[in-house]
Amino acid sequence: MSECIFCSILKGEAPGSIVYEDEDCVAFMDLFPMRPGHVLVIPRQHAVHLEELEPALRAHLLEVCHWVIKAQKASGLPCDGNNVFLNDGPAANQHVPHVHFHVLPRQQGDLHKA
Ligand code: DGP
Repeated sequence: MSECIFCSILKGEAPGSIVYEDEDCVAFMDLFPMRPGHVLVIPRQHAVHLEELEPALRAHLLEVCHWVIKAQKASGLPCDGNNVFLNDGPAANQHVPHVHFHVLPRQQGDLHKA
C-alpha cells in the first residue's frame, strides 16, 4: 500500500469509484462527498502542490474537470452550477497530500445545506 491514499487508488491497491481516466489523470468519486456527485480530479504524477506540475498537465486537469461537469449534466444529475476548487497545501485546508481538484455540483438554494 502506498503512503499516499490517492496513489493507492491509482495503483488499484485501494478502492476507488473511477469515472474517467487517461494516461495523465484520473477522476473518481469523493469518499466523503460534500454534495451528491462530488468528484475529485487528480494527476497520476504524485505531487503535493499545483506548482510541481508541468503547465500542460495543470491545464489538462482543468479540462477534465470541465468534462466531468458535462458528463454529470448529461447523466441528469440535478445541477444548477458547480464549485471547482483546489486546496493547495495544508495551510489551505489540503488534507490529502496529492494534487486534486474538487468538482462539486450545486443546486439553486443549497448553499446553506453544504
Ligand atoms: P482536501 O481536504 O482538499 O485534501 O480533500 C480531500 C478529499 O479527499 C476529501 O473531500 C475527502 C476525500 N478523500 C479522503 N480519503 C479518501 C479516499 O480514501 N477515497 C476517496 N475516494 N476520497 C477520499
